[in-house]
Amino acid sequence: MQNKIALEEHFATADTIGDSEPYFGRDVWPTKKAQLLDLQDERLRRMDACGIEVSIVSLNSPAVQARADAALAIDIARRANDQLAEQIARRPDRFRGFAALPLQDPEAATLELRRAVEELGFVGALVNGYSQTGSMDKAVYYDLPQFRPFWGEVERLDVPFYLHPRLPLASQQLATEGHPWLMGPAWQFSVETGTHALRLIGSGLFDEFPKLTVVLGHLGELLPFNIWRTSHWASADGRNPQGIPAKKSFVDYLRQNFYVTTSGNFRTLAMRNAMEEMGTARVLFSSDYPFEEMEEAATWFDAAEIGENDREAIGRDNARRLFKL
Ligand code: GRE
Ligand code: ZN
Repeated sequence: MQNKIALEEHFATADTIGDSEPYFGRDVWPTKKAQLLDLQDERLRRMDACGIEVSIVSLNSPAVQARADAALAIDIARRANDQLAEQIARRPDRFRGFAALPLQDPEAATLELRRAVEELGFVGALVNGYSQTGSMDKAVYYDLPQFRPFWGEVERLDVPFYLHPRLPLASQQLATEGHPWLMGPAWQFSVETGTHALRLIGSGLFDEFPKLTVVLGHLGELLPFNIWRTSHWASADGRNPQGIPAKKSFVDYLRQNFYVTTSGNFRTLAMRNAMEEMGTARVLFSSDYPFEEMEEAATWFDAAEIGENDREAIGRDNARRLFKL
């Protein structure tokens, strides 16, 4: 399929490139490092070869979210957004941007989002999970009350918020002790990010701001598969002894406030499950380059056993509508 739009596509700056090194062996790191730092050369050639017309580009992970010093987080986010805007300006026909946001300081993040959207022309934000704040062992999740004014601004600006994975805090990794292969993209990224998304839902965030849109990668970080069970046990009809503020069934929030992308999860059965649970209009093509091969994503998607109308919707038209491209 030609003219696809992809929206979990990463770059890095000099400040953040080191964050991605632990995910690669020493032999491949020089290649991946160069791919993360490049927008105009190899990336464009690959987009051409893969039928990707537009990439919506975002910073690598965890980057801004792992700078416990809020002033540093603010500075790195601003500089990354400025650098990305400069790169986009060279090829506005091929690139758009997601803002990195210093949510260590909710007010600064609100201002930076407004600047990124209104001055830099970005189409939303991509945030790498919880923010370490004050100390590296303190995590803040965005269902907390101090983030409500921030979410109000996201809704007012009418831009999607991409909740992207990062590792759980070091102190929270007991379940994987002795099994380091469970960390990162193999499992813990999805558990961490899916849990964060459920916190947002359960907190009543989408009842307060019903027009909010959150995007999840990797075909929904396990949520679409488990949504009936989560909905069932989280419902307020007496099964949930804790009680939760959310007013509707969780499956309704998934269908009304969430989109999922195919980033780094090239499995037709899982995509079809997400299409049926959420509606095809809420599924979007992405690759997760350079953490995944753009060619593998495109080759899989272009041949996946779905109808041609659905392919056009997921590959391009849903994103065009969501991001007003
Ligand atoms: C990502 O998408 O950001 C990512 C990483 C590390 C490994 C895999 C991956 O940051 O998809
Ligand atoms: Zn990613």
